[in-house]
Amino acid sequence: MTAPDSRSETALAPTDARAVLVVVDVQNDFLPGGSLAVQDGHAVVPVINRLAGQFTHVVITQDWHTPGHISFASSHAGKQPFETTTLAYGTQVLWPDHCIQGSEGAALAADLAIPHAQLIIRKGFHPGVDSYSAFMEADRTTSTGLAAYLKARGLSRVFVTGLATDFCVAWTALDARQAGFETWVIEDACRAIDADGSLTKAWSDMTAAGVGRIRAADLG
Ligand code: VGL
Ligand code: ZN
Repeated sequence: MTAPDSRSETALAPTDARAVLVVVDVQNDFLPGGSLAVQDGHAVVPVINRLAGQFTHVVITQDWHTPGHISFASSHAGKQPFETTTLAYGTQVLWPDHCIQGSEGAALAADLAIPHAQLIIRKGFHPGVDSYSAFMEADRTTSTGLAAYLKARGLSRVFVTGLATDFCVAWTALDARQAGFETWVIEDACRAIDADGSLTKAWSDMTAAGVGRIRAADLG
């Protein structure tokens, strides 16, 4: 007997009752022209739209910051975007102002077409705590409630897509593993910020944690 192949069609069927597609932060501010644009970010939209059509269960995340949020460089005198600072919960990368609650920049991409998405989970809404992950905020103790939601619904196989690979996608995938979910990242449905080697580190952390790395074509 050989070990079950995690890439077999059965393992990766999007129609599996346990499978959920998580679409991370496909919002205007992360797209070309946005305040924290991810290079080629818009390329994920058609890939995600096509994938979403294969899944029964889809959850969308939305970065949703207060004005003057602690993760903004503009909230720290003398700091520029992409510098870091030390907060009570650890090192924080400082970002341009982005995804402010109710703003056009925080809106989901207009051409994201997932009418059957079942939940939109917002994160980063506590003024003093960032949240890259859709599961746990950056203080590593405040839960967003997503793990309990998925468990309550019997959704145990998590497929992660969206923006950005090396921040919100990676943290979401790592926390999904930590919470006991089978987890895959669909790499051609993601794009990265890639600041200071962050993309290489994200993939090595994800691989070490048992996150599967697949492409959209691997889903049967
Ligand atoms: C993100 C930086 C700041 C992301 C969100 O969606 O990856 N990155 N806020
Ligand atoms: Zn953010």
